[in-house]
Amino acid sequence: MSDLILHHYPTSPFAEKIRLIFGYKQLAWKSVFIPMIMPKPDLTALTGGYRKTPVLQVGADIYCDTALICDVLEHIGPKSTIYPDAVKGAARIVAQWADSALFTAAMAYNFQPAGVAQVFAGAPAESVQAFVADRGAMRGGAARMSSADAAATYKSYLRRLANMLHGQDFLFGAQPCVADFAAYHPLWFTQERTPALAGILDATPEVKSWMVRMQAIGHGTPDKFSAEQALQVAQTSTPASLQGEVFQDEHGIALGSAVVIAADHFGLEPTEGELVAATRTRYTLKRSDERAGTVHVHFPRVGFTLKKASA
Ligand SMILES: N[C@@H](CCC(=O)N[C@@H](CS)C(=O)NCC(=O)O)C(=O)O
Repeated sequence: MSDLILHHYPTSPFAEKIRLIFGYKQLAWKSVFIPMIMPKPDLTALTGGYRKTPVLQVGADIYCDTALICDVLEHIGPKSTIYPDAVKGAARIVAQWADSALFTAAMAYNFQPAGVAQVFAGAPAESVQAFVADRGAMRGGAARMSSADAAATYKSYLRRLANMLHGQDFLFGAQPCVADFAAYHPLWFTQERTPALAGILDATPEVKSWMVRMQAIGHGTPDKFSAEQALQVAQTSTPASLQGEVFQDEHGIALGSAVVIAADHFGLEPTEGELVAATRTRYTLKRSDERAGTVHVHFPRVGFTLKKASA
């Protein structure tokens, strides 16, 4: 199998979710750092427009969104499962809640003025303004939750996590599963990036002890890699065969059609290409790029919209 290449940056919470799964599954991977804000020309040469962090590349296959990346890593490293049979429906549902509701409340809390001061300590004012403008545009101009609302919501959510951890080491039992990795990453940001605000965790000691266990999982074996090397890998690889993929049509859009896929909220940058697969769980677009060659870009169905490209 080709190397696992993660396009990410160190302070990205969603990237921390995936880095820890590399650790849990004891995987070796290549680490490509991408910019925190647009433009991201080396990344979008691979994805065709999608700009969120992280993105997983395996040869000429590009996987967008951590929910899909989790599925891909489970397939590659099935031994330490992140979807234990007895709890896999509930674990996925809690993971989705954590990646949306918990993440939104925690990040609104983390980005109150005391947190911003820590995150951007020493950075020039223009970088701060550029970051604020970039994320504001991703939210379509909508305001973040107020820090008071965020604090109240975050505290409630932390208590719910503490309830789940009562009498067990991880959210669904003795081993971590996808829900643990998803719930951990926004809290990790509070603890690591905005320690001035991390006192919010003190009211839930079960959560704090669980965070120590999560952190101990580590990041597997990363190896530095450049964006140029990653583009070269894509250019010289052939996308994995799609033979045997069962087509499930929900949109009246045939395989072979020119389509556009975009996230259904926050960061709507579209990717356009030829629809070459649409399974129960994911879409695959084929596209060609001068620098990346022919690639297959994969998206989960949940959280994304599929439309015919306008002629
Ligand atoms: N649903 C996405 C969310 C990813 C996400 O929102 N990542 C943040 C960083 S942690 C992001 O993309 N921020 C803007 C950016 O990095 O350009 C996933 O699960 O991968």
